[in-house]
Formats: sequence, structure tokens, C-alpha cells
Amino acid sequence: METRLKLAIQKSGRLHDDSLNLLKDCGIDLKNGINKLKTEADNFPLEVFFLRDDDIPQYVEDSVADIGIVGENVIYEKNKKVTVSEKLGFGKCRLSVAVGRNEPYSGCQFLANKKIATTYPVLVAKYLKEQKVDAEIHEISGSVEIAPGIGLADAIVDLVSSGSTLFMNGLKEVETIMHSEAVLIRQSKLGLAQQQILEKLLFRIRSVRKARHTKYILLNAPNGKLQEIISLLPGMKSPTVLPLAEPGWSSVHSVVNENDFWEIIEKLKEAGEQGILVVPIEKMIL
Ligand code: PRT
Ligand code: ZN
Repeated sequence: METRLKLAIQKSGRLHDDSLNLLKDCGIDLKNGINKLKTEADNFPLEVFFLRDDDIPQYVEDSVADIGIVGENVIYEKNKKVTVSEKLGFGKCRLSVAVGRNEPYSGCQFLANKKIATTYPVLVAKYLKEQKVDAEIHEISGSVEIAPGIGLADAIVDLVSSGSTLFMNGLKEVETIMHSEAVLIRQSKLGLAQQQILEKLLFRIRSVRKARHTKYILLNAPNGKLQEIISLLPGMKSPTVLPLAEPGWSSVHSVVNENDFWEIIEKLKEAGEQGILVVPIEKMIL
């Protein structure tokens, strides 16, 4: 039987769609049946398990799954023996301490002898130990943000992304314990065949992620301005310059990183460029 790599992803929740989209962008088509416990890919040696995110590190540690996609917050809370192979750039959030909006918070000593509600008791205990603060940790399983309002705790530690949950519950964020994003984890004892499939998958993931952060731009310029324009465009190696049918004009093509994109466009406009075409890149093989 053909060797397949077993991947565990979240069954439903915040990481589910982005995990499936990543596979899709990697050109991996899953058979129908994502409502089941597992499915397989049609065109890549991959089997996909759908699980609760909390269970994924354990399944990977136990080699039931070879690899998994899960938030860093879950890995470090569960403290399992798994290796992080790649950051995936989605599911970004932070684990933060929050207190009532009107509390006179001036530093983490405020938490001394207070009750802290959280679903992350391991990470909170580690943080309090590092900060040399003695506090009481109340582990609860959900709706942490309502704990101060109902008198269950003086502070909470929870995941925050936009901050609106804290705001709506009259809380303010006062410390960040860790930043987290979805990562690809692997078990420690992968066989050679699985290792090779993982390398192929990682190669595709990196190409997709590079492309997501990069744009392809095309513009036409009079030859007299080419040097100035080329100096503004980094490109993968150097921009491509092609002659246009109209004498004295060229077409310039280049690849621009998302972070520098607007700055470069502004400079090109200052240099007199107008007809700039920007297109997304599907994959980048470097
Ligand atoms: O059912 P299962 O156990 O699989 O799912 P779950 O309910 O435990 O997890 P889920 O789907 O809520 O989150 C999965 C992962 O997404 C987390 O482990 C994080 O790595 C990541 N993630 C990113 C988040 C958030 N952002 C996030 N904002 N997980 C939870 N939240 C919650 C937070 O707990 C709080 O209730 O969203 C609320 C705050 O959001 P804002 O935007 O109001 O700040
Ligand atoms: Zn969960």
C-alpha cells in the first residue's frame, strides 16, 4: 500500500477554513467528506484527520497523526513532545492578561494574591513564576471574559485578536504573555517515506506563503526613464525589461514584497508612472 502522511487539522473552529485553504492552495484536493473523522487527498499522499484542536498535539506525539496544524498556544499549554516545522501565518492572536477597565493596574504585582480565571493554567502558572507573582489560578473551560463581571475572578488570561470581546465585557488588556499563530507540527519518529512527503508538502507551503506576500507589477515606461524606474524595483533578481512595439518604450515587470508595495508604488508615481498593473502571484518557486 502507498505510504501516506497523516495530517490532523481542526474539525471546526477558527483554524479549520484556513487549514483547508492552505492545502487547496498547495494543489491538494481532498475527497468529499470533510464532515467525517478523516478523508484523503486525491492527488497527494496525504490522509487528513479532523479533530478538536486541543487533542492534536497528543495525537501527533503518539504518532496517530504524523503532522498537525494547531495554534502555538495549544502546543505550549499541552506541553507535548512535538516539533514545530513551520509557522503558517494565520490564526494570529496573543495570550493576554486583562482586568476591569477601572482597575488601577500599574504592573503585574497587581495580580499578587488575586484570582485569575483562564483556560490556559499551564502558561499562566509559568508566567506568574517568571514574574515572581503569587496568585490563584482558576481553570475554567470557556467564556473566561465574563469571570470578573460575575465575581469569579479579579483578572483573566485569554486569547485576544481584535480586542472587542474584552472591550464588550468592560475589561482592559494589561500584559501580553505570548504571541501565537497556527503552526505545522510533526512527530519525532517520522519514517523516511513520510519524511520525504513532508518535505514536499513544506516546499509547497513555503511557495504558497511567499506568493501570498508578493505581487507582480507591470508598467510601461519611456526608455529614458528606465534606469530610474529599475532602481526603484527590487525584483527577484532584477526586473524584466521588454521592448514595446512603439519605439522608445519598454515594458518593465517585477516582483514586489507586500511590505514595500505601497512605498514603491508611491515612488513610481512620483517618477511619473501612471499605468501600473498589479497582479497576485499564485505560487513562487525559488
Ligand atoms: O472545538 P475546538 O476545541 O477545536 O476549538 P476551540 O473552541 O478550542 O478553538 P477556536 O476555534 O476558538 O480557536 C482555535 C485557535 O485559533 C486557538 O487555539 C488560537 O490558536 C487561534 N485563535 C486566534 C483564537 C483567536 N484568534 C481568538 N480570538 N482562538 C480564540 N479566540 C477567542 C478568544 O478566546 C476570545 O473568546 O476569541 C475571543 C477574542 O477575540 P477578539 O477578536 O474579540 O479579541
Ligand atoms: Zn479547543
